[in-house]
Amino acid sequence: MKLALVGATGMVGEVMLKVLAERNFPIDELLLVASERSVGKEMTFKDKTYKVIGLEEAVAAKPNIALFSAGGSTSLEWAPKFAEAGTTVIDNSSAWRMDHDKKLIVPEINANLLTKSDKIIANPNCSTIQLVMALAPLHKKYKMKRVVVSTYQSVSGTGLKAVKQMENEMAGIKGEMAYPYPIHRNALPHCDSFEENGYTKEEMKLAREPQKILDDRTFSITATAVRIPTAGGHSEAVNVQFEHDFILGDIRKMLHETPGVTVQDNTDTNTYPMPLYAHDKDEVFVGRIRRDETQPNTLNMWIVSDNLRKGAATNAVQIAEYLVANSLV
Ligand code: A2P
Ligand code: 11C
Repeated sequence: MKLALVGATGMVGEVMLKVLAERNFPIDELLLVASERSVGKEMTFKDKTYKVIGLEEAVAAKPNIALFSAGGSTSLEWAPKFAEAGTTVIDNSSAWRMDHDKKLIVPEINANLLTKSDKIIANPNCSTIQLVMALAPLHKKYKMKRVVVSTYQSVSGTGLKAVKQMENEMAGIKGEMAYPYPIHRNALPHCDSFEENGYTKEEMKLAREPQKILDDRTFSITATAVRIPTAGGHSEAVNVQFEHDFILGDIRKMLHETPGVTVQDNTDTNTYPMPLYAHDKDEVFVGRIRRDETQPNTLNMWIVSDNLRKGAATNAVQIAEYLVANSLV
């Protein structure tokens, strides 16, 4: 197995390396790839030192799999070149997610769609992944009609510049701004850029990506995405209306039995998911599960996950594991 990691020097790249090591992903040859700025830089993986290489050299090496997390424009330009060379690309950017010919995969839900001819596979947006992980089993049984989701997203979702902005503000240092306003002691109803319809790109990803992953356009999702001053971990308040009625205990049991989902829900002991405690974990945590008493067949819940792990790196590595386990690369 020859594996390339494109964007190895980035925030998600770093977590991908950690996840690959933790899960003991089988690698015979590892190529760490970044922009020309980083070529020659030394990085370590499992106590071995590697020199960062550029994209041309990486394509020429014909890796079996390339994990991409280097931004949308790098993916648009370079993923097809890797695919052409026979490499299977697993892309963490938004570049290919809504492309009709590309599959958008959350392994627990739809990895069974993958075939040998899928050369560019899209990894969904972080806030989408944690949402569909909890919705998928419930949708199967009760059929969703409408979802209203409000997100509370950490600064790590924006990238290093935003993490730095928050740290500077906390230390009272003036520095570069990733956001149009301070983030420390604030909440910005603004994740990514605004579209013509008044929603942000992040909100539209939440509306569209789950329909593709669940292969069903009969339900609708409306979202408000908010950036809050947490370092890592995204949280979501979710209201779901189903076609069919449910028993709350069954919902808890189904979520409890869903691989990758952990229920933390006991108001007697103040047990509920929180981003601080989801840090560095691969699970999607669900709690505050309760009936919406104002609507028939409607549920409220709270979903938290580490956006850099299951929301990005872990999901991508799980796709790679599936490809290997099923001899698709
Ligand atoms: P580099 O460190 O050389 O700039 P983040 O999302 O944390 O900013 O990380 C982005 C990742 O994508 C980094 O590894 C970065 O490399 C890489 N990257 C950005 N632009 C390019 C490019 N044009 N070609 C290859 N890698 C890129
Ligand atoms: C955020 N969800 O928290 C974004 C980060 O489409 O992969 C990831 C953007 C993406 O702002």
